[in-house]
Amino acid sequence: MALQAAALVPATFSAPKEGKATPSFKDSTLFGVSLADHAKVDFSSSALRCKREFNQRTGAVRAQTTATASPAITRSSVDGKKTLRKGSVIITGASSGLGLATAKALAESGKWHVIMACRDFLKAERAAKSAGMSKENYTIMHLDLASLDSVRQFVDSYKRSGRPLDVLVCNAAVYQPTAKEPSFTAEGFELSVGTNHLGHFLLSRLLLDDLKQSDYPSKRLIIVGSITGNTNTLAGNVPPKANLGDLRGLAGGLNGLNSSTMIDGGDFDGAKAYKDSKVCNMLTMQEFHRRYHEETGITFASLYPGCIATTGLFREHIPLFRLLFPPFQKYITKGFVSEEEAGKRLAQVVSEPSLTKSGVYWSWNKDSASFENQLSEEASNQEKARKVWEVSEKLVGLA
Ligand code: LMG
Ligand code: NDP
Ligand code: PMR
Repeated sequence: MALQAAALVPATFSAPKEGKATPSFKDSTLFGVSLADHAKVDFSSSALRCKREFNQRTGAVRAQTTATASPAITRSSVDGKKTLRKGSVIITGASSGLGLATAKALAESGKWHVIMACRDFLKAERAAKSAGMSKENYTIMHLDLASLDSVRQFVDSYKRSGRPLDVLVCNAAVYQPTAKEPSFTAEGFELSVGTNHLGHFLLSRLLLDDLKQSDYPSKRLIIVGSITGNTNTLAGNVPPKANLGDLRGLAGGLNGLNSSTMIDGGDFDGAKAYKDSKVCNMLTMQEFHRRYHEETGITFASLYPGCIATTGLFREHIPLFRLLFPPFQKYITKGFVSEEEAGKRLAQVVSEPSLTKSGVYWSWNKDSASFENQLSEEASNQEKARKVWEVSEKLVGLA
């Protein structure tokens, strides 16, 4: 892939250190999207340092070629018609389930270039191929949300690529319903909250400026939430229930040494930790909305895409659960939704002109029509949202 990228880059292009737009190239549409779209960059393994450096160089070169891309809307000199460039959307955890289905839906629309931000490069490449996505519609970049270093590295690489950022989708998650003992991220945070919330929190904060700078007509930050974090629903009342308490565990760093591994300070429970992480996701979206919507025009949204009972999310559940859960959701709760349908729903939140309202938690009814759903008391508590934000920014080193 790196070779492919290098081969496509004309030798006369020199690589600037910071690959941001060079003004003299800005209005040219000669090379623009097509070159960039063919160039794939793999930043996957820290062990493969040489390879990475090489790729980073090609990334930088690519940056300059990408910088030739025209503004979001251009007027054709031939017929005067306005055209919109392809949008650039980053989707975390696009190697399976909802993320992959969304990547596929957006790629197939022809309107989007999807950056699949994944922890397993080869898995993502295979997934994209077997989903039938064509190469010019996606780029895979390495991102391990369970490491804040990796998040920072991803952001640096993305910024260097010079590609605009129009939409960021925080989709990746882990769920450990059967774990007896906690596991931890690179920085020592309990894994579910560390990955699902803190990794995404840092990622979104660091990429906010890029979203701000986008000239795309509608720029969005989307964080995937869930019904099971909302205790105003039946599903949210299946034990163990989400509850962030007074955040004493989060404030202590969730490390199990001088603090609890659970946000509320209780004993470790993997299912609860996941649900708590989803509450944090939904609170974060609202806090972003309150702090930045007016100033930036960015749409901040969250969603419950339906119960996608067949995804990898349940990989750690017992086999009997994995067997019975899909028919239970299909025939009893009727909350079941296929990966394909859920992907279309999230793709709507990325792309539909009608879904630009900010601060909304989207859901879909039985006819698959979207509506603004109500969050639980805790998941819409402004004071808690502010506290989660403030504690989280300390933990990830932003404050
Ligand atoms: C825990 O178990 C696991 O221990 C944990 O590992 C993790 O997975 C966690 O939430 C995830 O769940 C929960 C466990 C116990 O639930 C079960 O899985 C047991 C299943 C028991 C089967 C019950 C019969 C159901 C019908 C049979 C269908 C066969 C197919 C089954 C497929 C299995 C898939 C689930 O949970 C309980 O304690 C059971 C009690 C359920 C609580 C329901 C709560 C109702 C509360 C109502 C309050 C409503 C207020 C809100 C109003 C909203 C209005 C919309
Ligand atoms: P999957 O397990 O299929 O997808 C999760 C993705 O997250 C995978 O691609 C996985 O990568 C990735 N991921 C996990 N850990 C990391 C990490 N450390 N760094 C980078 N990527 C990581 O599950 P779903 O598609 O079901 O889940 C997607 C989202 O949907 C989640 O946010 C989940 O909470 C939400 N959701 C799911 C529901 C459902 O019913 N399934 C219902 C409501 C919400 P890899 O492929 O390498 O494992
Ligand atoms: Mg739940 C009434 C509808 C409903 C819906 C929409 C879901 C969604 N669930 C519902 C009901 C029930 N579930 C009932 C009545 C039970 C008790 C039998 C039940 C149980 C259950 C379990 C054990 N459900 C689960 C689990 C899980 O392990 C999943 C979970 O909580 O992951 C955190 C789960 C889910 N149920 C859902 C959804 C969407 C999940 C998946 C995970 C998620 O929220 O992301």
